[in-house]
Amino acid sequence: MRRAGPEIDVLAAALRVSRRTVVLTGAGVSAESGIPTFRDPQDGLWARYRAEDLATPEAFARDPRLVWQWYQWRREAIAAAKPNAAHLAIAALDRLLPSLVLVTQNVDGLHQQAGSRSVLELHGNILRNRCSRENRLTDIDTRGTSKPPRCPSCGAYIRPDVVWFGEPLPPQILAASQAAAGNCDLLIAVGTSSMVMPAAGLIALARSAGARFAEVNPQETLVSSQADISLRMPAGEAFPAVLAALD
Ligand code: BV8
Repeated sequence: MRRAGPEIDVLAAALRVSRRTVVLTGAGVSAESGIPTFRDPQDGLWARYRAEDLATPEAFARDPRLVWQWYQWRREAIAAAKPNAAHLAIAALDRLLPSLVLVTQNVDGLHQQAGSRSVLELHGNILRNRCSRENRLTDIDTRGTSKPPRCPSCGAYIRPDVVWFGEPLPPQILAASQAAAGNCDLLIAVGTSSMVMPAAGLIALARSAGARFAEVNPQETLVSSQADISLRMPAGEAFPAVLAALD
């Protein structure tokens, strides 16, 4: 495990005094579980596509088979993935800090697998499916399908229960996330390039409410200059070290 450095101790000290903490995670927190981030170039068959171009209602309408196969490919990767040290440490923090609110942009369900009890999934969950017309969740077995099944009641295509670009986020989850961010005293952004809205807007909301802003990311991002605390390292190293410093 990484030796605690000053920035680790600073974040641990901020967590010690925080009464209302929000953790906002993005694809980077699942990178050490082997799941490519959204901005990573895709590999193999999908190398020639950009995730943003496939994760849209237009792409699904134009070529439902292609978009469905992309999701099936991602589901296989996620099924083989395990929560990593960052997911596990964030779940442990969740138990230490009862007021902690975990908001994720990820759709892989790894926070829940790691033991986080309440996860606000801003962009849905790739392991769930819904009717593309009625929007009702369905537990229809989609394993091994290479094109989207049809809804048994209305015949429309079944689609992954995720939020595509150009689609609104689930209103109650967005409102709960915005309320938590607007009322917190510390927001920690982990593994996100902070490009996608309205998720990334939670950071400005927290800062405008006077919260301290910490960022955990091995790379600089659009919001790094606004961070009060910056851990320029992978989440799988940072969070276990912060947890150890808290003990
Ligand atoms: C909406 C689910 C309105 C699907 C996702 C211009 C044109 C068109 C649209 C827009 C526009 N400007 C703004 C918009 C809106 C658009 C948007 O923000 N576009 C961006 C690209 C500019 N937003 C929307 O469309 C949203 N909806 O606005 O609706 C509306 C309102 C009412 C009525 C109708 C419409 C919907 C956005 C949701 C899209 N769906 N996912 C799926 O997964 O298939 S978003 C997708 O991006 C993922 O969820 C991902 O999590 C998310 C954000 O990306 P990041 O998580 O930040 O991941 P990224 O790869 O970018 O970065 C990873 C980071 O991790 C990097 O910084 C890297 O350094 C770091 N990292 C790497 N390794 C590690 C690490 N960090 C820590 N540890 C490591 N080991």
